[in-house]
Amino acid sequence: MQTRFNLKKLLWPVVLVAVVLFSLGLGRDVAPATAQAGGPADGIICTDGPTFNLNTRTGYVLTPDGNVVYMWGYSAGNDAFQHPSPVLCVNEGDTVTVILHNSLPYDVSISFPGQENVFADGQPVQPQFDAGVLTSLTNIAPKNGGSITYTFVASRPGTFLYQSGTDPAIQVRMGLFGALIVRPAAGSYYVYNDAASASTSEFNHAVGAEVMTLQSEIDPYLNQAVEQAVMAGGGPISFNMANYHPRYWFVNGRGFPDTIAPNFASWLPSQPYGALVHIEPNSLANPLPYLERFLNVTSQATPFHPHGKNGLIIGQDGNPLRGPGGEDLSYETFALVSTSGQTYEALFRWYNREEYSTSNPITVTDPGWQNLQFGPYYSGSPYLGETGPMPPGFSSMSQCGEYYIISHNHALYQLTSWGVPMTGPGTFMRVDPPGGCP
Ligand SMILES: [Cu+2]
Repeated sequence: MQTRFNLKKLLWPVVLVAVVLFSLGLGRDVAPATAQAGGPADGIICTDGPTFNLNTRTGYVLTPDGNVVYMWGYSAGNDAFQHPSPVLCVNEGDTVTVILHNSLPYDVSISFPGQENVFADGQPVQPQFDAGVLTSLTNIAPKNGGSITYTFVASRPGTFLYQSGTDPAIQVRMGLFGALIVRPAAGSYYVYNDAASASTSEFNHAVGAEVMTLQSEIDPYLNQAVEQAVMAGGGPISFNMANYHPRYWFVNGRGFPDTIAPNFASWLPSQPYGALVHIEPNSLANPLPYLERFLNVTSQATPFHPHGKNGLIIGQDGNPLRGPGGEDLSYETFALVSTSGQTYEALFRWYNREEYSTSNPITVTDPGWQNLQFGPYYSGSPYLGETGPMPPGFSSMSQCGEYYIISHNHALYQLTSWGVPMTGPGTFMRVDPPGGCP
């Protein structure tokens, strides 16, 4: 294994050059994945429906340890490869049409877990069999240029996955997945048709108050085997799934610290979605919670936990947490354990309860600089919205005394990138002072 890893290290600069050439537009005739660039720096970037033309693409993603991994994806229209596949946003009641064009040398498909009465080319979707052997959970777009059109009515609001229904153990892990958001008839700042699900997203969208936490994983040996099979024109993939062993875990297709970079960060040309939560304290002027949509396409349970605050879980798998009589079944949790295929919505509030400041100081004795460690996001002041001097030799990335609070997958062996600790599925919640940074 060590030998292969070193070989990879020798090869990756070559692959990186290829990626750079591709990002310059050489060798491809499709638009860069940044076609949607210009949207907000934080928060969910929607590709709006209800009609989507999705094309299979192949490409590479960058990992925090400097590796480059081959992947597949669905891209909208002429967009280049992106990972994860686009966030499809529709409204409750829409007739959603997804036209899938498949240029891969393997049959692929899209399944829509949580959606009912899905049609493929006008007929109800059916699992596919070859001589009695299940080959796909749903109708396929045939390899090497085939197409298929899926339609369904988005009958209920919520957060859903869409993903390949064909050989999903390989194809979903290769990147054929994305989020589908169905916004309720009651209004786009609700999660469900329920006033208790109101979030600040509609009023405060510019600061990323509606965010996605889509967790995924990669075993690069699987991806390497698939790349070799594709380069050979298709055919058997020489990978023993009994040896499947993820080395990378991602949030929104990136590993920390790339997760806190803005949407469409230029150095991540095929990984457009950031995962920074960017909010302001709850107050009379900012009364609604912010919304986090959790999705899990890993193969295991992941306990994702934001430090310093509980989330109020209001929905799961597209179901509002209400009893048959309308009872409120929402619950607070600190670490949200989700397993493969699940989605949740959580509402969060962050209170500046004591409003400590230079004029209302915390009544503790300052331990002194020589006994402190300074992180790059410390502003020089412990108080929200204030800055102060940093010791000689330390610089600060703080803009105006905002706070940065970590959120991460607490399965700590997964908070790694092929063994590099404190990378992977982690991000920050950034709390600006009321009114934002000037
Ligand atoms: Cu923690």
